[in-house]
Amino acid sequence: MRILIIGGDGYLGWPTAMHFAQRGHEVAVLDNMIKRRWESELGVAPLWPIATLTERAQALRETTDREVEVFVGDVADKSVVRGVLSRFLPEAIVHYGEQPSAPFSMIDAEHAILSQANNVLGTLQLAFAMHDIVPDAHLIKLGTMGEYGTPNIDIEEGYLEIEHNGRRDRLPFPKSPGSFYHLSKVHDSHNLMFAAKLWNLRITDLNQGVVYGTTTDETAMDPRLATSFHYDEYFGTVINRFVAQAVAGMPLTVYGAGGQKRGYLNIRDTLQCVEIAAMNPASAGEFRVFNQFTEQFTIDELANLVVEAAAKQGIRAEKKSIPNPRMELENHHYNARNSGLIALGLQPHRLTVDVLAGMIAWAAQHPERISRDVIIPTVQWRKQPEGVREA
Ligand code: USQ
Repeated sequence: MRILIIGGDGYLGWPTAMHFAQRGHEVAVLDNMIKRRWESELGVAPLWPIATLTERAQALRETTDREVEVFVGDVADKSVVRGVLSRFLPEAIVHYGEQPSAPFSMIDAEHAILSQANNVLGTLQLAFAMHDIVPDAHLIKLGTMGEYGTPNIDIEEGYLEIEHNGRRDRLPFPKSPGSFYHLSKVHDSHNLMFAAKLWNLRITDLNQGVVYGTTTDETAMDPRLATSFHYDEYFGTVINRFVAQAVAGMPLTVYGAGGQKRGYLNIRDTLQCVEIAAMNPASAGEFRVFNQFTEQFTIDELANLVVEAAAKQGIRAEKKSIPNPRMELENHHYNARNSGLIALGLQPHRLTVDVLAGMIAWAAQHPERISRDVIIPTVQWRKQPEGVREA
């Protein structure tokens, strides 16, 4: 299959590109490297230094003889996206090319607007280009479990059967996201659901939970093939942050009461899920939704597991509740369905103390690279309006 990975320089995009290349697919990546610029503007960096995308493609060729074609450009740029689709003619497109961080989107007006413009308009540009150039290709779009928020009912996969005033329908599951980033994914879902219907496109929306992990089979082949591991307040997801905090000898930053429950998955399972979606395409005109996570945990449960794993590595870690910078429920019902991908063959990698101990050992190779200055959250969801603060 010819597979285009948009956002192919990222934490998930690069391992996905290698995963498909290793399985004999023809793979191209498109990325504008904007995340590297945001990182340098915010003063954060991955724990392990990451080679450029071109260097990584070269390293993959040397290590495996597999090719990944690199296109540099912005998916939101009409001529770029149309040029890449016309030249590569993908049969499947995996779209990770979005601003991925909730805290980044909550910094201020500029970052909220940038997140939504980048994410929503890039995806819309892609949908129009697919309609004109590759209308039969399958779009696999990364969404987020955060689109649903934490309703006081079980979360279904994308749709809800409801009865109202004696009539029944299957409607999109209500959305109640908790950041301007998560809202951008809701807006994408609505645009794509409409585009699938309007133009008969094949679209799968993968509502992904919180990803953790350092390594995949392909990143482990050569240090130059590593993917970016973040632990900072913007781009570090919670388990990766706790691992780095344990190694740095800092308390694990539990936000508020720690009862926040979410769906989680290992980075290896992200690759498995995307592959399953690609091998089982949506039908023409279908907007298919899968909830992409394997296990559910509260923050407090995660902190306890990391403390236990650190002890196995001879590190005394402790958890500490700090004031929650976000606006979210800290004790709530959470029970989300995730049977779609399992039914298609997903074999989950479970989060165990041994898996966490392995991550801690990996991060502990470079403890000196962990910057203690980027760990404590500074972005506050609810802050004084500008001007009021001045007065
Ligand atoms: N949290 C802590 N301590 C920390 C960091 C986070 O208690 O040091 C808590 C947060 O308050 C939140 C939970 O951990 O309740 C998850 O936070 P996160 O930063 O790991 O994840 P989130 O902001 O939700 O976003 C991440 C990815 C995003 C993806 C999303 C999936 O950055 O791209 O869409 O996970 S989901 O959470 O299911 O929406």
